[in-house]
Order: sequence, then structure tokens, then C-alpha cells
Amino acid sequence: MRILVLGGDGYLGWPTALRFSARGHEVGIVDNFLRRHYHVELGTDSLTPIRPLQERVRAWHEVSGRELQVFIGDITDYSFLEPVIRDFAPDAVIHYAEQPSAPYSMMDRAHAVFTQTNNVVGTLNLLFALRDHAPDCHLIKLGTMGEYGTPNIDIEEGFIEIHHNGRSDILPFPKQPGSFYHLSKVHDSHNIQFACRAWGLRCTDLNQGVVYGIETEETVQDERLITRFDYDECFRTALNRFCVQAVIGHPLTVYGKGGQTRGFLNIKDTLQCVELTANNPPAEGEYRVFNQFTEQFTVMQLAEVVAKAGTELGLRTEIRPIPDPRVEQEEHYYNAKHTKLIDLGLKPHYLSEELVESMLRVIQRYRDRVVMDRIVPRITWRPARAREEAIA
Ligand code: NAD
Ligand code: USQ
Repeated sequence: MRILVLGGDGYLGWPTALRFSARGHEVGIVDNFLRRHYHVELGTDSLTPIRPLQERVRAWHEVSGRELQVFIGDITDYSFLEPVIRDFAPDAVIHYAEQPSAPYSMMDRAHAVFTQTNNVVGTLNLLFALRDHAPDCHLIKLGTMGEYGTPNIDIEEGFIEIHHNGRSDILPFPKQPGSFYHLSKVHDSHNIQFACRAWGLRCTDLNQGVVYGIETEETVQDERLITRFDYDECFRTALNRFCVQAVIGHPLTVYGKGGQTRGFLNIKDTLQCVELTANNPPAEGEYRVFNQFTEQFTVMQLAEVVAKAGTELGLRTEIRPIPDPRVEQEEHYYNAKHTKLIDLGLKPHYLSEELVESMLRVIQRYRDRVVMDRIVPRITWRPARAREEAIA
């Protein structure tokens, strides 16, 4: 297949590009280095020393003998994106190229507007480019489990059967997202579903849970192929962050009661899920949704696994809950279906103490790179007045 990875310089996009290239597909990467730019803006950096994209691509060629095509540009710029889609003529586009952080989107008005403009306009541009230049292409879009929020009923995979006043229909599952970032994904989902209905495009919306992990089969082949790994308050995910905190001796920052439950998956399973999806495309005009995670945990359970693994390695790890900077339920019902990818053959890598220990060992190699004053959260969901009242 000819596979275009939008956001191919990112945490998930880079290993995904390598995976498909290793399998013999023709792979193109699109990125505008926005992710690298956010870290310059915030004074943070990847724990792992990632190389410039061109150097990574050369290293992959040395290791594998395979070429990756690179397109540097912004997908919100249609004059850039349109010729890329037309000339590359992809069989599948894997779309990771969005601003992925909830806290970043909650910093202030400008960051909320930027997040929604970048994400919604980029996806809209892509839909038009596919309609006009690659209408049979399979769009594999990274959405998020956070689109659903935390309702007090079971979460279905995208759709729910509703009985109302004696009639019934299968309708999109209700969405109650918890940040302007998560909302951008809901807006994308609506636009994509409409484009499938109106223009006959085919799309899989992958509602992915929180990803953890550093290494994949391809990235371990050469240090220059390592993917980024973040631990700061903005661009981290919970488990990755707790692992870095354990290594540097910082108390694990469980927010609030720690009963927040989410779906989680190993980065290796992100690649497996995307590959299974690409190998099993939907029909023309079909919009389908897969819930992409392998296990549910509360945040406190994650912290406990990290604390245990840290103790095994002789680290002094302490869990110290801090007031939740977000507006979210700190204890709640959560039961989300996730059978469609299993039905396609997903073989999960489950979370274990051994796996966390192996992450801690990799992190120990780079511990001198940690920017210590970027651990404690400063971004809050509440407006300044509400914060002052809460403190009083
Ligand atoms: P990332 O920031 O590392 O990767 C996104 C990449 O897209 C970056 O390299 C960035 O430079 C690029 N990009 C952003 N906007 C662009 C634009 N307008 N034009 C061109 N390139 C652009 O993030 P990630 O963690 O790899 O996440 C990838 C995708 O998966 C995101 O859409 C995210 O919302 C989604 N997702 C991530 C997770 C997770 O836990 N990491 C979980 C669920 C969903
Ligand atoms: N949390 C803590 N302590 C921390 C960091 C986070 O308790 O130090 C809590 C948060 O309050 C939240 C939960 O852990 O309840 C998950 O937070 P997170 O930062 O790991 O993940 P989140 O902000 O939800 O976003 C991440 C990715 C995003 C993706 C989403 C999937 O950054 O791109 O969409 O996971 S999901 O959560 O399923 O929506």
C-alpha cells in the first residue's frame, strides 16, 4: 500500500511510519514540526534525544535499506496539502497531525482557538483533498476515548441504539468531552461522518485511550530511531509522567482522589491497531468507530504499579495526591466496550510491573535531561476568579 502518515515526526507517527515501511509499504511522512515548536515555547523537551527528521530518515535508510518520502508543511494550508495528496496518491492516510494536549488547549483563549483551528481546519482540508484527489483512500483518523467523557452508563463503540417514543435508531454515542482539545476531536468526528455520508469517503475513527511506553520493534534497532517521550504537565501522559517522576525521586502527582478511570494501551498496540485497521478497510461511504485501548485503570492504580516497580529497582517512590487542576470527575463509573479491534486480531501487550520496570530502566539512561521545574502542574481548567474562591 501507499501510506501517508500525517504527523509522522510525532510520538506515535514516527514509529508508525517505521512499522509500515518495515512491512514493505511505500510510506510518506507529513509534518510541520509543530510539536517540536511547542516545547521551545514552553521551555520543555523530550526526555529521549530525538534527532532532526531528515537525520532519522537517513538512519532508517541505513538500518533497513528503505526510503521514506518527507513532505514538510502545514496541513491547515490547503495549497500545501492538496498537491501532496494528489501526487502521493495514498491508499491509506493515517492522520495524527493535530495538537494532542488537553492542558495546552486550556491555557488561555489563544491556545484554545489555536488547538481547534489547527485540528478542525487540518482535518477539513484533508477531507476536501481526499474527495477531489483520492476518493477511494482509507482515512484512518486518530480520535480519542475522551470524546465520550465519563457517562454513568456503558460506553459503546461509536454508536448506541436509542428507543424513543415508540421508534428506534442507531445514533452516535453522546459526547461529553473534558477539554477544548477533546472537543476538537468531536468536531472532527462530526465533519468526517458527514463527508462519508455526503461524498462516499471511507473512514475509521480510532477513539484511542491514553498511550504509554517508549520502545517499538523498529525504534530499538538504532538509537537514532528513538521516538519522543515527554513528562511535562502539558505533553505527557499519566503513566509516562509517573515513571519519570519515580526515576528522579519526585512524588507521583496523582490529581485529586485518583479515581479517574481511563482506557490505556501500550505504544506497541497503537501500531498493531493501526496496522489491523489499514489491512481491513471499511466499505465505500462507511464511517466506523473503534475504541482503541486494551485495559482500564484508575490513575491511582497506575501510580501504585509504578511505585511497586520503582521499589523493586531500589527507587524511593511516594504517591502524593495534589488538588486536581482539571475539572473532571475524580471518582466515577466507567465501562467502555473495546471488542472490534480484538475481533480483527489484536493481541494486547498488557501493563505489568516488569514492563514498567523496563520503562524505568530506559528513563534512567536519560535522567540528566529532565527539566525539573516542569513537573508540577500550573495550568488549571478553572477561571482565575473561581480558583481564588476555592482557595479562600
Ligand atoms: P504528537 O504531537 O507527538 O504528534 C503529532 C504530530 O503532528 C507532531 O509531530 C506535529 O508536529 C504534527 N502536526 C500537528 N499539527 C500539524 C499540522 N497542522 N500540519 C502538519 N503537522 C502537524 O502527538 P501524539 O501523542 O503522537 O498523538 C498523535 C495523535 O494521536 C494526535 O491526534 C492525538 O490527539 C492522538 N492521540 C494520542 C494519544 C496519546 O496518548 N499520545 C491518545 C489518543 C489519541
Ligand atoms: N493525571 C494525573 N496526574 C498527572 C497527569 C494526569 O492524575 O500527573 C490524570 C488526569 O487528571 C486525567 C488522567 O490522568 O484524569 C489522564 O490524563 P493524561 O494527561 O494521561 O491524558 P489526557 O489529558 O486525557 O490526554 C491523553 C493524550 C490525548 C489523548 C487522551 C486519550 O494527551 O492526546 O486524546 O490521552 S483519553 O484520555 O482517553 O481521552
